[in-house]
Amino acid sequence: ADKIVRVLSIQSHVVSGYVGNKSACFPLQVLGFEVDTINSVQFSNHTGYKHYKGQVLDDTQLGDLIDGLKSNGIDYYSHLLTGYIGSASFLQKVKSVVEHLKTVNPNLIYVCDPVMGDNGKMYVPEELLPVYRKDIIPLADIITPNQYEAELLSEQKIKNEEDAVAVMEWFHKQGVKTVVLSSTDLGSESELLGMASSMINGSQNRLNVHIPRLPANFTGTGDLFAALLLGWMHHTHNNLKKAVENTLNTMQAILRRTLDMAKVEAGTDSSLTVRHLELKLVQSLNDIQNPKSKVKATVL
Ligand code: PLP
Ligand code: PXL
Repeated sequence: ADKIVRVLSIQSHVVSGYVGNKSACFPLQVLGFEVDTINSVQFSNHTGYKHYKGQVLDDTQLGDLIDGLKSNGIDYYSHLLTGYIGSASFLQKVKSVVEHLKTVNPNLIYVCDPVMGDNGKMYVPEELLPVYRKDIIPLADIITPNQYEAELLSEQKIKNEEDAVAVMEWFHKQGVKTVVLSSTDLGSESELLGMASSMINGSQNRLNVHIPRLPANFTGTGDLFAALLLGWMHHTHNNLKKAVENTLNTMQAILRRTLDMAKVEAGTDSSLTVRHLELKLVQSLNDIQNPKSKVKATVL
């Protein structure tokens, strides 16, 4: 029988809609993982709506939850996944959580999505950047920055594929075994370019992948990407090409369904709102279980 795979996922919770843990948990469960969730925030909805209200967990409260698990000896995890984190003190505490979980399971795989911003804009406090760079990145096994986040962390611009390779090498030098740039603008008007590099047991793999752009602004896509990649890296025994392809094929199917259903919900003459564009995850069970093989990565 397969070994138990149990993920601790530290991300946002939203009452309504799908970002953070709401975006990551269901796909991981469908892929056969036990998923334990710590909600870094609990908001009514994601912050792209006109209004949101809710609570933010602080570093002490995070420590309490870990202490509770520790006291019962139920703090063994095969994987840790972290996403959107809103304060530097919370992120500092995440560092000690990673270190603790690695003492309980020296083979723990830490998947870090260093969520900081997109398209040239930071949407978390600037103090998070040095904490990610100095304290968190060196502990990560798999990292999934977008282009902007990769540039911030490495302090290098990505203007072409060679730059992207140099940035991925920078992450390897920090000790990160697998780097996936979930999206870059090196593609074309109709395509994003994804890039990935892994350095595992001395063997290097690099690839790029053309990702069809869809004409809508989705939220929670990065969170979904990191969860699916974690799942498929596990199920393919770290086959980077297969894992990236499966991840992107599921993403494309979910985003297309989301867009198609949003258009029906909105009707022909009204524009699509953030509400219409909430990920249609539950409706996509089969696309999570059985990714198609349309999107193909190219080995470099
Ligand atoms: N949009 C599409 C179509 C994608 O395929 C992906 C990731 O692969 C993203 C968005 C996620 O990009 P980001 O990490 O910038 O949110
Ligand atoms: O998907 C990123 C994300 C995570 N958590 C919360 C958000 C967002 C994006 O808007 O609002 C609470």
